[in-house]
Amino acid sequence: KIIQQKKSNLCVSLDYKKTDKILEVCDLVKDYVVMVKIHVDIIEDFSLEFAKKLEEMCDRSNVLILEDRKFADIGHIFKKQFTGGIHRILSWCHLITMHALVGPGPLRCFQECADLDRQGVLLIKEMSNQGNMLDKLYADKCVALAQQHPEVVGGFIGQSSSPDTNMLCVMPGVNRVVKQDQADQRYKTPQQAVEDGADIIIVGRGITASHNPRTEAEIYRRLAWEKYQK
Ligand code: S5P
Repeated sequence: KIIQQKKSNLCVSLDYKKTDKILEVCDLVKDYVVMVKIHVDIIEDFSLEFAKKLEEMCDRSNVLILEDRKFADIGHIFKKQFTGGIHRILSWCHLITMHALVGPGPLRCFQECADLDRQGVLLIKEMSNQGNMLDKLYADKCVALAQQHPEVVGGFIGQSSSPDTNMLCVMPGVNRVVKQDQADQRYKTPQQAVEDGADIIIVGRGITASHNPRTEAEIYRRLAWEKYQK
């Protein structure tokens, strides 16, 4: 619904260390995105007041918040990581990422404690970085797991189209200029990502490291949206 309303299938990854910067850039890009993604565990000055401000800004602009924690532990610990600690992710996120390798346990725990009318999980089906171990067999098992939990799983983090049309393919590793970073990241262009099956593209440094994140977000939005329309 939000994709259609905003004519956007862009998610910006706000991988900053400081909360002020996250709020500042979120404010700049909010009209062009359907979702912002954060890594709460890289933030140095996290507070629940920050989470509240982010939530309010996103609510006003119809933007979902994805916490990219990539949970991968037993259900008992997942529940503590998701609901507790200093971050209390449950209290402010719309979506979280989770590795499929742990099986159904954490998904059941999510179902017990989350508000399923507004919160869900993206399972990590494939990864963008070089040398990762998520092969075709793993991806197939991930899809099967998702299909057993449709009330919780809204889609995948992946590099290829979702085999299930009820599930979104959310694709990171997108940059319109470079093909890789200094470490193991691999990029495709926004157009290629949509061609490969992305319903939503995730762009981090392509936008956050640019001189003008607002202008850059609008460019990524247009490139991905035009291709998605086709
Ligand atoms: O396979 C993946 C999965 C994810 S969620 N590859 C990724 O790069 N990501 C995340 O997307 C990663 O954690 C980072 O936050 C973002 C990519 O950032 P960029 O600056 O390389 O665009």
